[in-house]
Amino acid sequence: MNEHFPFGRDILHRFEGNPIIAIEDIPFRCNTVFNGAVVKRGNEYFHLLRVESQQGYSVFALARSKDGLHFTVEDKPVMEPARKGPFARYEKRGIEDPRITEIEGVYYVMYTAYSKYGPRIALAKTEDFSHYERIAIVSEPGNKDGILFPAKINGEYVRLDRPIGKGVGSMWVSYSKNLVDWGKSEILMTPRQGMWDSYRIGASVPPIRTEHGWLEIYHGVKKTTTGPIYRIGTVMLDLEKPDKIIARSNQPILSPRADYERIGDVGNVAFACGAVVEDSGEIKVYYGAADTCICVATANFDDLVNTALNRDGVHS
Ligand code: BMA
Repeated sequence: MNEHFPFGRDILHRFEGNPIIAIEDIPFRCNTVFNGAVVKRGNEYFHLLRVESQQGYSVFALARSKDGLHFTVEDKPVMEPARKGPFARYEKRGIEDPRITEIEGVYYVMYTAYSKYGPRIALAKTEDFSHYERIAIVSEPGNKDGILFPAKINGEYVRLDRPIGKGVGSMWVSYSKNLVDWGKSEILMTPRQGMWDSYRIGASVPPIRTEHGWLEIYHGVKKTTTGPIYRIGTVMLDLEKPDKIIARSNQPILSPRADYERIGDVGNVAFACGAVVEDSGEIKVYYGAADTCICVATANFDDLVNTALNRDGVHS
């Protein structure tokens, strides 16, 4: 084994202390922890975790860190499925997969509200990561992986999402003037036959502005004879026309290979929900592994941009 590449030459490098958050780090009884959103404010990292209860539905808990690698989880969940009001009947089976986007000083959380009617995208906001105010349910059933862009584009809020059209999961773009009413939906990209993202795709991390466009880290799923494999990939979108693709990477940036990605409640899953670009030029990508724990992997941010642009010399 090559000691420098113990898991092969994936573009993201796994932190040797992975997993960074696992069930033993959660101070209350639960089944698993995975798919958490991450924000760095000042010198502190806030990690909104999806924690699945023993009963099977998910809640959100908060973890904090000073270095983005070692997190302390708070004693109680910070957001649980609504028990009364207009959200209650759509969150009966839990709240899942938060993604946090800061727009003009407000932190918005897009998440999946889950009920017997199917998944819907919901929106809440927070100022302190401890208290959450629900804004609206913003999609009909059959939609998940909703993520807000971190800025208005041409005067409108913009989101990515993943409606399950004819059973195929593609990524779409929609627009809103007030964050509540959404429309003008356009197809952005579809699975690619024969490739690592051939079955389903969905947005994973809030888009990151670069000089080349919006870098979007997404997940791609391939079906195999023993089940699906969830990998992490990249695409570059036009800054002014976010439904236009500038480049889409041929290759994933991380594929499940480590035991903690292969073995768990749902094996062969690497599913990112957050990333932080450091002043040093490094990007930390946080991902749920096997729907059972949370990991982090890093890369030089410029390298990742080159990968998205298919300029890193690796041919498919
Ligand atoms: C997706 C989402 C994720 C999950 C993944 C793998 O559809 O529901 O929450 O991590 O499946 O099970």
